[in-house]
Order: sequence, then C-alpha cells, then structure tokens
Amino acid sequence: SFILNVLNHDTFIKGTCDTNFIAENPELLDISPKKDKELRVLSYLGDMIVNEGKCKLKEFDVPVVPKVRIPEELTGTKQILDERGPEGLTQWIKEQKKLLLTDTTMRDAQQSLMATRVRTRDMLKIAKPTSVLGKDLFSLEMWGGATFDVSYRFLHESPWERLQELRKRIPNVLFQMLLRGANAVGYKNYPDNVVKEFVKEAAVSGIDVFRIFDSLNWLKGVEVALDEVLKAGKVAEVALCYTGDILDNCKDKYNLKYYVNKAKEIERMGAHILAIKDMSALLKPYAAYELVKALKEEISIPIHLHTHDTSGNGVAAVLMAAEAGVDIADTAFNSMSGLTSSPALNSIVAALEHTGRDTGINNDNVQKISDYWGAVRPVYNQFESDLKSGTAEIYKYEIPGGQYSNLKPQVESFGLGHRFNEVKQMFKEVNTLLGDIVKVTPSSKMVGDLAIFMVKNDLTAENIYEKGKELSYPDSVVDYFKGMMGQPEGGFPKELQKIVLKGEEPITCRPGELLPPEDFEKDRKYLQDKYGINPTHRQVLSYALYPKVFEDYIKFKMEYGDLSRMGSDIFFHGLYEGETCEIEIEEGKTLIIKLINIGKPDGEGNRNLVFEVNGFRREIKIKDKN
Ligand code: 3PY
Ligand code: ZN
Repeated sequence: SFILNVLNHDTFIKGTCDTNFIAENPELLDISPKKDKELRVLSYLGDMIVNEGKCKLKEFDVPVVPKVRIPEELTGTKQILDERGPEGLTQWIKEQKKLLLTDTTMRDAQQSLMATRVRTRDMLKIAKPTSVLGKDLFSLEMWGGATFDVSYRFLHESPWERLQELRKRIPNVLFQMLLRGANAVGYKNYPDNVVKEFVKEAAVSGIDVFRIFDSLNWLKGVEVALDEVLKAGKVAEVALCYTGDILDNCKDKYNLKYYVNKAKEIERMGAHILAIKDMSALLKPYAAYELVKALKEEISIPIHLHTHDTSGNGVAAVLMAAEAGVDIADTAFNSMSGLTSSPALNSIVAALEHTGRDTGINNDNVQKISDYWGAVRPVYNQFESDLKSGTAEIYKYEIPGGQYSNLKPQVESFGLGHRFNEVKQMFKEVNTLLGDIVKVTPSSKMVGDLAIFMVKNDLTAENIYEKGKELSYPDSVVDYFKGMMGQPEGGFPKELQKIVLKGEEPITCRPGELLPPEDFEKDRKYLQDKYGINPTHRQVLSYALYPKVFEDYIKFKMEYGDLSRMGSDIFFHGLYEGETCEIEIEEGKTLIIKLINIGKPDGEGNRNLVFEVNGFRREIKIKDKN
C-alpha cells in the first residue's frame, strides 16, 4: 500500500520529487485499508454478505436495455419550454387535443412501491432509450419528494448527480420534481433562503417543472418557492391536495366549492399549471369527472391530474378526468404501476387509442421501457410491501400511497405489529380529532405518528383530554400544533393544542418569517474543516437540508468509496459463495470478484471471507454484528 501511495502521488508522477518527498508527505505512510479502492469495495461487499443477513441465493436476470438509434434531431416538450418559455408551453398544452402523460417511475412510482430505493445506475441505463421511446411524453417526474434524502441516506449517492446525469441523457422531455413548499424536500419548514437556493440550484441542474404543494393546502406555504420558480423562468405547477369525497354530501368541509376557490387562488398567484394532487387515491372516477369539469369552467390554466391506484380505480379516474378535459395525467410504465403507485401508462395509452383524447404515444415503444423496469424490479423485492391487490379500505382511512405501504413497518418498529389494524383505525380517528385535515407529507406523517403514539399509550379520542395531559408528544405533533407546518383549514382544536403545547404559544404567521436565515458560509467552513473537502454549493445546501444524513453520506464515501458503478443486485444482496461479479471501481477499471468462502466466526466474532479478485486471492475479516 505504501508503495502504491508513492507511485500514485501527483508529485511522483510528475517526477519533481527529491529524497525529502516522503518525509514531506506523511500521508504516504497512511497504509490504512481506507486508501485502497479494492479493499473498500471488498469491505462493503463483506459487510453486506455477513451482516445484512440476506445472503444471496441466486443470480438475478440482467434487465434488457432496449437498443435505440438516437435520431439526429430529438425534440420534445423540453424544446417547447426552452424556445417559448413557460407561457408558450402552457399555450401549447391548451392547444393539444390529446391527453398528455407524465411518467412517474423514477419518483413517485418507486417511492410508493419500493420505499424510494431505486438507484441512479438503474435509471441511467434506461435513460437514453427513454428519451427516444418516450419522446412523446409530457414529462418525467424523476426528482424531489423522498428521493432526495433517501438517495443520500440509504443509497449513498448524490441526488444532484442523478439529476445531472439523467439530464445529459434525456435532453428532450421535461423533467419534473415534487417540492413540498416551505418543507422543500424535507419534513419540516426551512428558512426562506434555503428554499430559494434549493429552487435556484434545482432549476440550473435540470428541473423544468416544479410541482409545489403545501401539506395543509395553506397557500401561504407555497409562496416563497413559487416566486423563486417564476424568477428562474421555469414552470410553476401549484398543487391542490385532494381529500374527502366531493360526491358525499355529508362531508362538506372539502366540497367542490372549496376546491374551486383554492384553484382560483392558485391561478391568481401566478401558477402556470394547476395540479390536482390526489396523494391518497381518494378521487373516485365520477368525482374526478365532476371536479375537472367544474375547474375547467372556472380557471384557464392547464390542469394536471396526479392520483394513485391504491383502490384499483386509478385508471378509471384518469379516463373520467380525460373525458372532462383534464390536460395532463400522471401515470407510470405498467411494470411500475398499480397499487400504491400511479395508474398504468401503457394501459391508458391503449384505452385512448382511436378516441378524441388519443395520446399519440406508440405502445410498442413504451412497452420496451416497461419491460426493462419489470426486470429491474425483483432486485428491490425486499423493499416492497405485501399488498397484493387494490383496496377500497383507503377511502375510509385516507392514508397516502407511499405512507400506506410504509406504515406497517413503522408500526412494527414500535413493537405494535399485532395492533396494525388499530393504528389504521386510529389514523382515521386522529384525523377527526384534528378537525379533518389535509394529509400529505409532512402532515400525514404527523397524523401517523400521533396515531401510533395513541395506540401505544392506550389513548382514545375521549380520554386524551385527561390521560394525555401529562404526556409529551412526538416532535412532529408538537411542531404541528405550534403552527410550524402552517395553518390548517378551520384552525387548530384549541383544547388539544393546549395539552400538546403545555403553555407554549403557537404561531399564526408563515414559519419562514421567523426562522433565522441559514448561514451557508458557516456550513461551508464546517464541512471544509471537519472533512477536509472543498464543498460545492449543492453539498452545502444538502447539508443545510439534512445535516446528519449528509455527514453520514460523506463518512460512508470516505469509508467505502464510490459504489455507484456497482450493480444493484450486488449492492443490495452481496454475493453467494461461488458467484462471480464485475465491478467497475472507476472509469475503465473493472474488478472481477469471486466469493470463494465465508468462514465461521472466530473467538472475537470476526468472519474470514475469501475472495478472488482479478485472479488473485484476497482475504478480509468482517465483524459479524449478528
Ligand atoms: C411526497 O411528498 O413525497 C409525496 O409523495 C406526497 O404525496
Ligand atoms: Zn403521489
């Protein structure tokens, strides 16, 4: 290792060294394994093999990347935006007879089906084919929501690089992201300068369409982000979150009038497009028709429908909305659609052929993209929920798509797996207790946290006013009652607010007005001093959004290096004894690694792993943490 350090050193390569070279460069003596890319890869693999307990039993099929010829002129909606600006784009949308489609595979679909674990590598492989075979799509929703933190937290990769690399390969279709208003891509309100800088950086990095929502439909919460998107010359799509059931006359809080008024306000605020954000798949097909029809009569900006297929009624809802004149609909390539994900893209394309809303998309082409994702999906099996069929239960519980599949593991982590049905029922009761609120990240998480807390502490909607007085509530619940998530329609239930806040005064203004601005220079200096890196603006921003997650990411990279070129089957499952894999550790440098033997734990709990790397035997010891 020492010799390698010397040979690889810049000074040595340039030949400008004398005998003092080694004395002046003490880091050359750092022969810790951390310096050796090969060893770092082996230690990651070893840890996966020994400690993840999911010792691989078989190889996965290699997904087929469809072969495409990149035409000389490859244009799409991105060129319309770049040439005519957001107003020109909305004009173009209004002139279309066809139903325009967004594919959500790389964001909401994978977030709702596979806990957001899809790696950049699997996206990049299909990116160029998508630009050709999917050239008639309106947009690709491929960023934002939970993809930002999960990418750092669990995949150890940079979401910014994902965006940038996808952009290089897909120059013709609009890129769309989900932005949680003042919560940006997080779960809490951020200072205004963080939101602004984030939008600016996302815009220059490749995002064209920003779907902005507030988790309580409190439009003050989207103002700062909206303003910044407009300044950046990008498309501002402001969302109206849908809850309740407009067909049910007994539910009159969120009725047609409520939605029409909000939509008008959104149009007045300067949004280019209105999104109907049906995050919990509550918009029944006939309600979709009624809602879109009413909105079409009242506003003139295009309407983009976002729904989920949790009930199995998703495709029907899109078709009914299309019938009522919706301009754009969110869908996902079939192999990534259905259940908690988006309605099926290919099926909708087929359903509308030879009708007035024919999408103009070639189904043989998009089938190839769907086939690719169908073959990628099994690698991520461990992240999928056990939901096997659509459920009409969702209308009762009003739990968002992503949360519905995540709630069970969350409940289990509190040791309450056997009381899961009670938690679902409590989710509904908590909603009533709070005065029936819009539930979407982060307000939905707060409702989930409170529901779990109540089940755990045997609280009910009746006894909480007495029994709940002495308890301290989960952070998200305290934040909510303080007004740190914004103001709910109809206000807070006062008595409960007092119980949770225990004398603390709630706020009624925009939280961003009170939060001190983030000191980016201080953050930069901190990262520089602590990790010896010269952080980019994006890295500083990522740290400001998620300090711990970002620091863990930096530490992981220092320990294991860049694993982005490792196949996902290996990354998540390691190797089985006797299996060989190829891992590109840097451009043009590939290791052929075979796992020969997993040893028994020794007295200190270490296991000896024997590999063959490019024909040479390598052994490493890995601590067995089980
Ligand atoms: C998110 O905020 O990530 C969502 O998908 C909300 O629906
Ligand atoms: Zn969604």
